[in-house]
Amino acid sequence: MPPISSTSPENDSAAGADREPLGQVDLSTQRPAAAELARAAELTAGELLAPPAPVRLGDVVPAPEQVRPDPTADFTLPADAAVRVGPDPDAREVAEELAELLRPATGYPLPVVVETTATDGPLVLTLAAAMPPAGVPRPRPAAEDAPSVAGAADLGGTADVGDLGGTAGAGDLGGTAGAGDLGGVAGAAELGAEGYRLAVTPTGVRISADTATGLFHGMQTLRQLLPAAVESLSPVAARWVVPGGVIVDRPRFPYRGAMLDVSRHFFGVADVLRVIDHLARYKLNHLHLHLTDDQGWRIAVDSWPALTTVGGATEVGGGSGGFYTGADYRRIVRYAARRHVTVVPEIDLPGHTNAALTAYPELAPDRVAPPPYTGTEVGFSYVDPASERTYDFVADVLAEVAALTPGPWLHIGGDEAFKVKGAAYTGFVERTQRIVAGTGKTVIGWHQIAPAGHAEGRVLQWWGTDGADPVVAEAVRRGARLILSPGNHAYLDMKYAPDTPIGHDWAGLIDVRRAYDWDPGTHVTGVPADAVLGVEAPLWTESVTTLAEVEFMFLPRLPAIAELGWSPRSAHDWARFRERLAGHGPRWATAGIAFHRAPEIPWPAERDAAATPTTAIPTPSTPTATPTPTG
Ligand code: TNX
Repeated sequence: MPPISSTSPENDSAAGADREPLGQVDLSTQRPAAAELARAAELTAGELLAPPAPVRLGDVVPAPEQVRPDPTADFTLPADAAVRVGPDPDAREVAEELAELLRPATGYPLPVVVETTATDGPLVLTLAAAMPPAGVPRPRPAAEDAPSVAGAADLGGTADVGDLGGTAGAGDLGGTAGAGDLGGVAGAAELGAEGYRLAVTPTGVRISADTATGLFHGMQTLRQLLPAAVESLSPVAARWVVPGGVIVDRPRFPYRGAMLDVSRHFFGVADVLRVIDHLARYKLNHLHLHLTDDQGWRIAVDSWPALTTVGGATEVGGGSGGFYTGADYRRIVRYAARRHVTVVPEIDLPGHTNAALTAYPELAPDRVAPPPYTGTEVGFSYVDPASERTYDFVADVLAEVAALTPGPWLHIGGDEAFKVKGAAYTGFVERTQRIVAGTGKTVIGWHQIAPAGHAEGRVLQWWGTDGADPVVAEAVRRGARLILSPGNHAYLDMKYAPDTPIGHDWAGLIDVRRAYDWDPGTHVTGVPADAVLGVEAPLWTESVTTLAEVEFMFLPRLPAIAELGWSPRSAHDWARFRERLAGHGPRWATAGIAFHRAPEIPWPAERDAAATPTTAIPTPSTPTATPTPTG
């Protein structure tokens, strides 16, 4: 018979409930209420009669570091469940988020109950209160402090399952879950800034972590373990069953991201918020916004107002463009932060600046305003690197964007400035790097900035297609770290196949397998895994014009890149990945998210699947939900 545990707050402190292993309440000292006995009988009957959970514990994307299924421990969410959480405000936010996620489809009220001591119950989120032993630094949340997390180089590429042995004793997070201990090793592992432990027993699901970010990732795992109908925006009669067992999980790399080019085509705030939701599902923790390019300047800068009023007025193909006000941008940043995603703003310099030059011809080498540009060529425009006015502009813009951005990064572009050569280019980059440092941020640039001198902490975003890149390897030897976005694997503006209706093919075709089959830890010759900060999937939007098209290009390839960034290399397995990924098709379909029914993936048969040609961009089947502007 499944164990009985109390869910009433009054009993929380009894018998040190925060230490009580789930499922081992001593009945001899308690008089369970009739309702509890009834619940126990119901659980037992359910266990005997119910079919197994439709999702397996190991079906999660990205693949968790450790999974131990227990088929006897499936859990079914009861209608009267509460989400229990401690008083930490960030943890409470995760609990609210979980409740918000589950309410529409289940139709259950799911109140959030804040408790000062941890208890048992159907849904419990626990922030580890225990400090690590002396000498073990407590990790800080990655989203707020990525450079220092990244500075702990051992997070980059070496955090595989086998490497946990040395951390035994560093803060036991496993004590309160009853679904079997993972052999001491995992139970004692450092969950770190983003890790979590999820234990499913017949009486409940407990997610524990060192940080709210870890709880958030654990919640996304729980979401995937529930039946696909959980994605429905209206109530569904379903058995909300979660497969039993324990997952202990944490990322391989601290930086996992996607880029949205909002310059070539502008995407409004609601679209960006929805993209953030897609990132959060797959534990991607950075959204890089390519805010400026030849075709449009998309972020308001008070000291240079014409950048947006003039420079934001068009886009590829001649549409009316658009831009984010400071308030819009802050809303994006807040929404992202609540989903543990850090926004990385990019101001592309010194090239890709035609839009800025239309607004301020004083920045142009010939001081003449060029016409607005609505084509798709690159490499023709640049701000004058020999003019002091240019550096006033750079300093003003970067200071304002830095002030709007809570995250640690400023991306300065640096790509394809074909007309600014040699010392003029490296001099410009070095001065701009110093300006970034002056704002207190850490600089990121496309890998073309490699020849410029090193700046403390600087990060190169590598988009090459040939891993033999001695100039970049040399910059890494001088101290740079890399974000990997190989053009022929991670560029999600590339077509899937020759008949993909939108996208480029200059870096080749990228089907799901190609997006998945590479190793960030060994990809660039001479760059060790510990110099790799992480991975990012850029989406350039010359040919991408709507949210449905964004989703079509992202899904299902974005989860492939997410898995490379999160999962231990030992979990890499295309055959298993395509099966795990297949289960996400019904989730996206239920949520009204457009995606490409890639023929490589064994999507479950669906009523309408045969009617959907694999090359067409489906229109979302339900009205797209505008995410609640919270936070
Ligand atoms: C190259 S990759 C670019 C972008 C284009 C993209 C199209 C890089 C840093 N620059 O300007 O949009 O190719 O795939």
